[in-house]
Amino acid sequence: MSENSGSDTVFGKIIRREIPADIVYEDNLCLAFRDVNPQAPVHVLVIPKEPIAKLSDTESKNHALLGHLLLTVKRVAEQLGLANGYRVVINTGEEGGQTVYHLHLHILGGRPMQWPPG
Ligand code: DGP
Repeated sequence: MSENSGSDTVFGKIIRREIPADIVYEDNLCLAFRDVNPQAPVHVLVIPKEPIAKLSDTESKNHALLGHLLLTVKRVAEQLGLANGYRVVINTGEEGGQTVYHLHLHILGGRPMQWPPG
């Protein structure tokens, strides 16, 4: 499957409840669920329901959705008690380390973060 094919991914299956996930937030535009391979005590993915493959595929018509995703990050971080801070990551494309080609924002928290990332 090409990374640009727009074909279905495991996240599409989670949106359609075809495979289970620990969902922590949902609205008409997006879904947030815990990462299956957590890299921090709190590791949640926020995804749009629209199957956009990656950040670099977005266009100006997506600006409201992108703003909504960031506001959802803030909301979910508050919901999960990340009052001391957290990191938001969008891996994009092959060199960005993206493995699932459905746009997603990682929320990582519950421990101090290091910089620079690997
Ligand atoms: P990225 O490397 O940015 O494309 O991150 C993809 C993340 O998706 C990775 O941290 C593991 C997570 N992931 C992959 N498959 C599943 C799944 O089936 N369920 C859940 N909850 N997370 C998944």
